[in-house]
Amino acid sequence: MLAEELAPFLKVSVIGLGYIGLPTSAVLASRKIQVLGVDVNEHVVETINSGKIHIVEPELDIVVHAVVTEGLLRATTVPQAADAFIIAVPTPFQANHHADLCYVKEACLAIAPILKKGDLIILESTSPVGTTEKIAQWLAEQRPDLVFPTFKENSKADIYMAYCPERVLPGRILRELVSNDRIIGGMTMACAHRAVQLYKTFVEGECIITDVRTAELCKLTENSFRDVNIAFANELSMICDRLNVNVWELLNLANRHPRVDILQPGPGVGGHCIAVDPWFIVSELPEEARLIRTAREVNDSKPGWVLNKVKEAVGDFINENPSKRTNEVTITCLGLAFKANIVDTRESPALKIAEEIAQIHDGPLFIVEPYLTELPSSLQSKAALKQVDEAIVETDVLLILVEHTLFYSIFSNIPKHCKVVDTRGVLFNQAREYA
Ligand code: SAJ
Repeated sequence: MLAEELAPFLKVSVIGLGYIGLPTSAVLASRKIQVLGVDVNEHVVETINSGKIHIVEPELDIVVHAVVTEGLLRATTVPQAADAFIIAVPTPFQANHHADLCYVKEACLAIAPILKKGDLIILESTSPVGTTEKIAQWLAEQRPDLVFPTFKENSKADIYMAYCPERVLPGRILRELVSNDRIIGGMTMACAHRAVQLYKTFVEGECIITDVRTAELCKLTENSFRDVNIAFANELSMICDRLNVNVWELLNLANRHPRVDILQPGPGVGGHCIAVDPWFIVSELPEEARLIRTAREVNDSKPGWVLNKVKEAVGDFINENPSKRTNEVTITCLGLAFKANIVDTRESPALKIAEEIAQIHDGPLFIVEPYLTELPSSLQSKAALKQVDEAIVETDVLLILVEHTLFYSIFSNIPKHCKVVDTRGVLFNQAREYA
């Protein structure tokens, strides 16, 4: 092994201080490594330098405050020289579902002038297969004086490059950053070993070496697997509805089989990963990725199906209460977050459904979201944010969109006249628990 491969990392720069970049910076800094966080957003930089955070993630505020106070983490808008650069910028998709790599390219162009022999560059952003190789090309064009590694050619390069996907679950990021196994996709073996050295400073899970393309596809595979499994559950929920079978009971029974493990249906798939990443396979290989595409379509169709169930529930309520008109029917949506027990509403099917109801329903609309103190602007003039106890006694149609633990205690108070659309099986699971 070469001398620089053993050299300790004295200074690491993390480009992109979002949901992955900031926790990674904080954890690295907590291991007494000097970390320079880089973000194009000045507000983000100022917030972090004042020891605060701009995202919601349990315990992150405490760690960031500690490492900023100790002088181990500093944020800036302008990259500076470092021993390693971790790129953790967003990779959204475009209208045609192809990945938009503009932020990755911007990050590369920003660090290109300050790279020096022996530096390590790691891409963590979820990306289509071949992206790390693209980065090597972009950088080689900017820095003809340096030799960049080439996929699987183990010839000596000046810069080490690897793809190391993040796999942490929002709400448990700090814990999972340390405890999860880490896939280390090296452009070459030397690159992989150098990247392992960096992750070993804070990862307690195993660091498993592979090549760069396998690592890129591994990340997409993990999230596509989950998407396909949820699509299967969502499709079953629609089949069961037609057959008058309780899907939650069905899944409980099917999952008793030792080799069956079906995920849970819901109002659709939200968040910024599972609903996005499978497209990075589909858009590149549309002929081969037929199952992955169909899963995406099934999950994307679920909010529309739920909306129809709400319309049916309003119709049923009017049939049973003929003196009422639709503008006298109160609908309550329980939850806006993209999943249980978090504040995050990004790409949330619950929010999307609530917005659609607000567009088409001319009666009162209540929203219960204990993690919010005010409604998103799209709902502000059209709905009222309520406490759960208050909403539940006044509502005619109750739509359960998120299974926040806080909701579980209230279901025995649902009035008899109320029509319930339960997209998460909360009532079934609660009944089982207390049976
Ligand atoms: N969902 C269901 N039914 C289920 C499980 C989830 O409808 O049985 C829905 C959720 O309600 C939510 C969506 O799927 O709307 C996504 O939630 P999630 O918990 O499945 O995943 P994320 O997006 O919070 O995090 C995923 C994780 N990936 C995997 O578990 C394979 C995480 O480990 C990744 O790091 C993250 O994506 C990412 O950043 O890619």
